[in-house]
Amino acid sequence: MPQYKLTYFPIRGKAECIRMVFAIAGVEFEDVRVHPQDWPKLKESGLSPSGQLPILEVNGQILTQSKAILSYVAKELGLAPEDNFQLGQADMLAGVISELEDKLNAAFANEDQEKKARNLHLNRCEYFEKLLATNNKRGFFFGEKLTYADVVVFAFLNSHLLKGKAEGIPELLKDFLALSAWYELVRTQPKILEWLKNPPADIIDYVY
Ligand SMILES: N[C@@H](CCC(=O)N[C@@H](CS)C(=O)NCC(=O)O)C(=O)O
Repeated sequence: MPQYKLTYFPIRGKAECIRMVFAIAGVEFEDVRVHPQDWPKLKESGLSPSGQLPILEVNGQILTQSKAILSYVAKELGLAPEDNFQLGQADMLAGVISELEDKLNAAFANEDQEKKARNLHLNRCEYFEKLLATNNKRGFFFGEKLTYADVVVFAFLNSHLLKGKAEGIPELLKDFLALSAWYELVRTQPKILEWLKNPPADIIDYVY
């Protein structure tokens, strides 16, 4: 098993679903959290080839881009779909979340941020609902197997709508029946529930 070292800031943000995939697979990794005041120096050191975090070091080699790291780790640890089309769909969902993260960050810079954020969430929830209805006969995005597609969408919704809380279904999802059932199924997976109930002490809680 390679040595994995994940470096990011002490927030959930773009690393949460990667950390969760390690936890679900029960695989140890070094979870390095860089305090913002230490970041300029580290950035200057050139550790991150793109000048951004997260990065994943695997036996001394470096990967950047959170969603590329996520799919790599999930494939390595058995949490990716086996079918190539479904793999494409899992990356598509990770891409949707990435785009949503960027749009929400932009919306939060504006005055009508809450309304915009709510509309963005609702719009994407409709999309997730439709995809679940098409793909899902037995619960997860791709049938009976939990994959990183479930983890990336769940981590995003849970962090944004419930600030990482372990209990319940977010209010905003209640009109989406398939999505609500899916959320509950993912939330109650033992490793996921354990993860939600034991957040690391040094994670800054108000940042998603
Ligand atoms: N597309 C990249 C974006 C990474 C990114 O925006 N990282 C931010 C933190 S969330 C960062 O490193 N900011 C500090 C900087 O740019 O100096 C990814 O998904 O990994």
